[in-house]
Amino acid sequence: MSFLYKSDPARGAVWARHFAERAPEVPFHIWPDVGDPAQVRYLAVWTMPAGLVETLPNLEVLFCVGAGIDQLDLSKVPDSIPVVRMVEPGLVAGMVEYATLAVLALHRDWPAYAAQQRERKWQALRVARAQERRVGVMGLGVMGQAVLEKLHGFGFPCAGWSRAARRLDGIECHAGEDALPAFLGRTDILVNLLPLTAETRGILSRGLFEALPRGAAVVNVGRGGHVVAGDLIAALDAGHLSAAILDVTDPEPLPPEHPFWIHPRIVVTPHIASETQPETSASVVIDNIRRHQRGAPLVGLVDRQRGY
Ligand code: NDP
Ligand code: OXD
Repeated sequence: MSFLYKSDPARGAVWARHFAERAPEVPFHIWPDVGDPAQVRYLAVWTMPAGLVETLPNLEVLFCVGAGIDQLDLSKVPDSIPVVRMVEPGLVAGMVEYATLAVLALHRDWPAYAAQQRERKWQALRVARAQERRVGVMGLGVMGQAVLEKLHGFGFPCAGWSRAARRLDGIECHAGEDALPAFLGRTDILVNLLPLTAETRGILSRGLFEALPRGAAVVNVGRGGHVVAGDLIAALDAGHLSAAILDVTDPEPLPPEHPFWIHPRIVVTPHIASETQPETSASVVIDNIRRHQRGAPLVGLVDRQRGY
């Protein structure tokens, strides 16, 4: 029985140490050293090299090193093999930091001050209270809930939107497509933390932007495929949206000629909102292997029908 890892080699080295200490009975291989393919029971990847799964006849679990799995081509992965995404505290902590940074920057007019600085313009804008700024988070999963808990602490009126109905302390929860207009209508800063699925692709589009109040701002930390780029630029240029902070784009890397790079109201970061942390994620994966071995439910199990 062995574990094959194909992702960031530095993280792989940390995982190898954890496996040697906590799971020495599971030999750990870092791609392209596969060892004996027939021995590979566990595979961890960010993206799947074409043809790899077909060479692993005894694969039992496919781990994704990230929280989202849309970048994985699962067409060659038999339905019988569980796909497990990353749910680990380091990844959550990073997302809470980034989303908080982005929401506070928008709340405190950072994009406007950056523009003023370029013009050497010394002009104070009114400092709004957090209680006046309504924050809305799309996606009430592991990430969305953690982000809302932190933002609620600043005093922002907070709401969230998910597929199934949820109850969260202090958060106005909306669920399903019918509830989307009401959620958007009360949202000044929108944070997208949805997974990319057939249902959510292109959701950040003209109709959605129009449903937000004039002057609203958008933070996209989900996936680039959620955004219809032309619609976003049009909403910004028309002044309906005031700013957008985009950590994810389609494609990635964002090509040099893409209009997002130079738009005065867009801030782009290169998919760094959060990262799977080597130490904390190694523990989570080993714990999941133990669960699998004793037939217990896996943490982060993906529902392949739903796509997340
Ligand atoms: P989860 O699976 O825990 O949560 C997903 C949430 O989205 C759930 O609340 C789910 O609803 C909701 N949802 C899914 N489909 C729909 C839909 N059609 N309509 C309404 N709500 C929907 O995922 P995580 O919170 O762990 O991660 C979310 C995403 O964040 C990832 O898929 C990834 O794309 C992105 N991410 C980005 C990172 C970055 O660095 N930029 C880092 C990590 C993650 P329900 O509760 O009803 O199931
Ligand atoms: C992601 C991740 O899903 O980095 O984007 O985990």
